[in-house]
Amino acid sequence: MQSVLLKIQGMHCGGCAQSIKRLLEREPGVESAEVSFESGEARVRFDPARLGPERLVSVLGPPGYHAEVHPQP
Ligand SMILES: [Cu+2]
Repeated sequence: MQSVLLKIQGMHCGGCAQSIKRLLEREPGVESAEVSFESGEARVRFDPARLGPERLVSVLGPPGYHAEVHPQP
């Protein structure tokens, strides 16, 4: 399992964070997604054999969110 931090633009309320969580967690290979409206970030745990961070970013595009992978130290 691998973990990635996404910076997300376009959230307007806690409901947006909830729907982003649902969108991410229904992707096969995503174990969990914790999304914070306050910080504009999502922490996603996923199986790198099944999908990559770029897939997570593209899932959020059509509903109107702009996500970027935050470089990990
Ligand atoms: Cu909202």
